Amino acid sequence: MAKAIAAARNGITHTWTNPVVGAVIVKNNQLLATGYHHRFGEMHAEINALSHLQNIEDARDATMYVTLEPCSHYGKTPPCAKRLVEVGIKRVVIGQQDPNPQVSGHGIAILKAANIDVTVLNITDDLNVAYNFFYRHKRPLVTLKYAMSIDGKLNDGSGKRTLLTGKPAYHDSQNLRLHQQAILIGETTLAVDDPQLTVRETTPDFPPIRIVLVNRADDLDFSSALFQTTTPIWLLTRHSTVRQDWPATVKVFVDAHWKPETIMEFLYQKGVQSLLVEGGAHIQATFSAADLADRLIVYVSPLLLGGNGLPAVSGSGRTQPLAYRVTATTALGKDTRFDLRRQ
Ligand code: AOF
Ligand code: ZN
Repeated sequence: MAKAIAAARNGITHTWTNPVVGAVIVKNNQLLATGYHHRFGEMHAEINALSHLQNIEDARDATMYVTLEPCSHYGKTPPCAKRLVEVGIKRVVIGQQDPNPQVSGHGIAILKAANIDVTVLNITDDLNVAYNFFYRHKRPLVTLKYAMSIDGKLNDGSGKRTLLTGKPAYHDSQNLRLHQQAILIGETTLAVDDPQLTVRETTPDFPPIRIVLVNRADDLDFSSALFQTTTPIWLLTRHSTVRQDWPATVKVFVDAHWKPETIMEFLYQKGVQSLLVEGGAHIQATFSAADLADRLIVYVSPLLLGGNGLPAVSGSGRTQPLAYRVTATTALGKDTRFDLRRQ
């Protein structure tokens, strides 16, 4: 299974919205073939592993270790579970049951009905954290990311962007985007920071969708950096738009009551499994007030802003404190990154 997990990892960032999956085929204590799901829409891991056998006859009476329950449905490819039956696999060891309701339990049922010996280990959930979360909770996994001063401020209160973190933290925060299916900011952040919200150091197969929550989309300035790049932009706006000249990258979604809960429902319907919320203070406060900040990534700069600085999470009430668990602390030059998970 460790080899199947290692193979699965090769697919990371290439398979969205599918999971990463790895598989190995073993017979007489010998590793005969390894495979993984390379890219969205391509062969599943099990079929990829079978394709690496010298002879398909070698599959007869062999054991397959696969990180996810073999599929049972006709999607972009035919069902893997049926193929494993056809080629005579004798035993299947599964890392985790598939949470996708189209498959969940049905793949295992197909194998068992063909008298294949099936074992489910429940040890590979961490390979597809957002994928699992999405199907289990019917909403995307939300990560709140922000940089703050050592006294918890986003800026010095001057209304301008305050440079808080150094280069290593900047590069690190860029790379976070690579693993997210969507990024969300509010219109104040758009105006103050003028961000591109793109992944710049590599070219991802699936650049995250850039979502901006705005009051009136018609008031937006197309000369901002966001509109100069080609990845999709979804504008969630509270007022209908009369504008006709939207760039081709832009889609406008109108709802008078956009709030974290309705955004979650919307993204669930759209199949978005992970969302990175990049601020600002008010958006962060509304997501945490709704207890929708599943994970936090906080870059702390050793700068004390004091005085009129804007608290990192502020502008929306919350009565109960929310407990998080620190999962990692990382030194990034002069700054420190804290990773936290809601308990
Ligand atoms: C994968 N790769 O190796 C396995 C998957 O749209 P399709 O036909 O590619 O099917 C995607 C679903 O198939 C996915 O959500 C999961 O339930 C199942 N298994 N998917 O992309 C794989 N084994
Ligand atoms: Zn499959």
